Amino acid sequence: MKKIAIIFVLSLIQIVFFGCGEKAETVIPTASIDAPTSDNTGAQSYSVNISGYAFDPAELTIVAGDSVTWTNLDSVAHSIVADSFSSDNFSTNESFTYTFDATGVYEYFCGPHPNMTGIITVTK
Ligand SMILES: [Cu+2]
Repeated sequence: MKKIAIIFVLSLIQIVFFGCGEKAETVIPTASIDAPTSDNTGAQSYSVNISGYAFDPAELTIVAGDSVTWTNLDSVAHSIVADSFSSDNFSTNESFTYTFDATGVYEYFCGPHPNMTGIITVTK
């Protein structure tokens, strides 16, 4: 008799906690996260303004294959000088574009004003 009572109580607990056979809805995620690709077919173009003897933004993180265009909004000429590439001096409203094909951290400065510095970080 005691055993039956225990089974009854356990069944009652099961009904209270798990319901009467009500099925829990199974949610199957359909969205998938795009795996990063090295060929980066959706290459992006980024802009860096040169204004008040400063790069804006001074630090930028992009993906390999993306390009960056620096536009000079100052009244004096500036340039972009990095270890692996550099521009000529370019004047007001002129710009320089470079496409970053390789990953890495590219520190650069302005030729005429070496205290003007910036960093482009290129990820996969
Ligand atoms: Cu400069």
